[in-house]
Amino acid sequence: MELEKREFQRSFIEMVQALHGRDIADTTAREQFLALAMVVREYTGRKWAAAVHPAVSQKQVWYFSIEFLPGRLLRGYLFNLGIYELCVQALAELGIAIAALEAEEEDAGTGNGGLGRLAACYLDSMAALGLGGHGCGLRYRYGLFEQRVCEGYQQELPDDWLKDGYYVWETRRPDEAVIIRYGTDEQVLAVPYDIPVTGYHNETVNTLRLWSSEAVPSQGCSATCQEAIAQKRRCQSITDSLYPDDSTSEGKTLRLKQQYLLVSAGLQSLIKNHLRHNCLELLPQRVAVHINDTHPALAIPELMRLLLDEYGWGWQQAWEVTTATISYTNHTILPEALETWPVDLFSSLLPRIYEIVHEINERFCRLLWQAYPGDWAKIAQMAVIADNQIKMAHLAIVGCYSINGVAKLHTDILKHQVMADFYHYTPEKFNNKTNGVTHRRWLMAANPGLAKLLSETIGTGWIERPERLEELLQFRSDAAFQEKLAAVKQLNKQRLASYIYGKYGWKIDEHSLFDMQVKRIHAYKRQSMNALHILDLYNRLRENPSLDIPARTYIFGGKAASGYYKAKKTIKLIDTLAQLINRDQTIQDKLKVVFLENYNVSLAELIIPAADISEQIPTASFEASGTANMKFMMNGAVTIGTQDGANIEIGRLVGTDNIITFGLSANDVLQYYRQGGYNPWSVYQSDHRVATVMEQLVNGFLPVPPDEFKTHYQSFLQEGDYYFVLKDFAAYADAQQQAGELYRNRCRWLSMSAANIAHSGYFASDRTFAEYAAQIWQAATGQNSAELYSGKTITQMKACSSSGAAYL
Ligand code: 26V
Repeated sequence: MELEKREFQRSFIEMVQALHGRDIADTTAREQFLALAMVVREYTGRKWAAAVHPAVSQKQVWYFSIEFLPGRLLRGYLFNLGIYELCVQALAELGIAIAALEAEEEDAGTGNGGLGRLAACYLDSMAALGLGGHGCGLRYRYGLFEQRVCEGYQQELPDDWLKDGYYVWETRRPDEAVIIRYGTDEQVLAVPYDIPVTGYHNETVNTLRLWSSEAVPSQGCSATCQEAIAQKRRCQSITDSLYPDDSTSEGKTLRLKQQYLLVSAGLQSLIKNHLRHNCLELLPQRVAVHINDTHPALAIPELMRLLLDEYGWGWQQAWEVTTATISYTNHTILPEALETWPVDLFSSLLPRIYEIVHEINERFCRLLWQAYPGDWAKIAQMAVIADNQIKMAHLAIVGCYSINGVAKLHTDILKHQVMADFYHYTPEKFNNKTNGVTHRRWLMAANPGLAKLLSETIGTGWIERPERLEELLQFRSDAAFQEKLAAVKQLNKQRLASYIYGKYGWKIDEHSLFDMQVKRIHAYKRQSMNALHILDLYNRLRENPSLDIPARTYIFGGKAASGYYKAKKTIKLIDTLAQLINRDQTIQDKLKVVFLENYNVSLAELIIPAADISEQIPTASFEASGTANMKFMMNGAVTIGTQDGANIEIGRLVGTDNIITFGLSANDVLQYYRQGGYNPWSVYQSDHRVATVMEQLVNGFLPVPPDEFKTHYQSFLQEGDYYFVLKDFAAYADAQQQAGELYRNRCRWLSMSAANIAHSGYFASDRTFAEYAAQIWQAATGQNSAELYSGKTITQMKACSSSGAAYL
């Protein structure tokens, strides 16, 4: 962008005055941030207006997701406009540190974890590749709770991210509001708030459209004022809060209301837009609707309803268009996470939608009867409605033309285990799209030191084509390069250490090995196995204080769902270990444990670039893909991981020398389940280290009442250790030992680190998204998508799609 520093400064100063009626010297950092954001909005706004992405030239993708987890956006906007450096200097001359303004931005926490963050990464890639791809989500009044940890116990505070009444990047569009109907006579207004999504160094500006619920204005008239206010509040409350993914009981109706509002509003608005330039029959040629997990699966019956009731189509034609428009990604095989809705609740809230789902089910079962005559068991198993429950995954599979998993193993498990019946019935629908993360945020913005080193070493080609990071392989053993790589890591470790010191007053050894596990706290992710190993290491150090191991700092972060008792106890366990170990002088500072509160996107950006080791240790088969694993490798961390999700693909790419893999395979785990599990007491009896740490959980050794970790003890020993923590313990301890030894061999370690960076290009979301674009979103056009994508570079893809030809 051709923009002079002076001009930028002038705009900024004028904006400060215009917005706040104050001179710069009298403004707070927040006020300065708001002014800077307004300047950025001016630049992007102009481009947004010019980027007419009306359906004329390109097929438009709408990515429907109940969660988007964008984090802070300022730096990305500046990067994309190509004015970050200019802005840093311009502000510095005015005596302002940009970091101070960046810190003033709210971290939009409108997602739980991987699924929401993935949606945000894809938006970034779609804009970067110049394709018309937009997000459709909800504008939650409160994001995921803010976490504090008091004496080891998680406390949850509301994330009041809209306390100023508005979000700095959004534009409210009341003229595009639509009506949503529930039950027989309930109506609310869905109002869209649009956020521009800019592409990196290009002219594309897409839209993230978040819907907020309000009262329909005319409805207030019939009630008394008091009643009208109460009614208004009830309407607004629909989009009040984001559900923590594993909340089970309360608020089921509200959650269903949210899901329906999202899809009904999204579809109504995209159809309206489509009809400005096209006839409805062309919908699948012009628009792809992608549903991120089953939360937006009501898009299927809702699109049917719109076509049948609003546009008067017949069933057959409506079904053909619907099933050629919508595609679906599955993100988990955890049975407790597969959504179902009780028929009673569903049919009273959404009677017409229920009728349509019922009809979909009837017709589907008839087809099944033709395919499997007499096989009642199979038909009952595959039905969309069974046992008075609506199975959302089944609805999604029946109503979508494409179903994908998020890593190869996960897709295989879907095809051959969890959804095997569906795979045999319609194998052509199933495919894999291994996840990716945007290297612009997770490498360029979060780790500018590394980005600079990479560009100095291999040129800047990797920025547009991340797969070119492979060119780094030739430097991996180069001593000069290795020293620079080590220096970058050291600075990032110092940056994190000073954050920790500033926030908690804890001094951590910047020269120790930083071993990180940051992610949602869940039994299957096995933070507890990491904790038990730390306890074991501590035991060994106490026995032999001169044990020759590199000093280690174990860093944890992550939120536990509010109703998840055991996950909260795991936080307490980690905190307890920190209390015990960090104070113990006898182990000569060889071991430290830190739990960082309120893990979110901004904190991840600080933590991940500082990691030496990335812990990716779920019970094999449980983690569909994982995406933190990709962010860590991109920043040069070495993975200790199980053979699960995308870890397997990371391992295949970097080779066995550059990853530390351990533990049961998915097949082993599934085999054990088929046999009814395993006996954890046998491990207890044969491995004295396991026996010791198990007893220490409950015998008063830890500085807590002896029953504090009784549930952990019970689940490991008395309840069959469902997640194979004890079974994998010895292999995990070996892997840790091996990691320590490798770390000591500095050249070897740096070469491993470089190899991980070099192979991370495959996990850039540009690659994933290009696969979706070529293989799924235009598959509806009947083109041979495999041919379209195979062997094509992203640039070729881009050329292909910007002409529009590939989509028509
Ligand atoms: C939901 C629930 C709900 C009930 C109780 C337990 C539970 C556990 C997990 C979930 C997550 C559902 C969907 C999800 O977020 N999946 C994540 O998607 C990421 C992006 O594809 C992927 O990297 C993660 O492996 C996957 O867990």
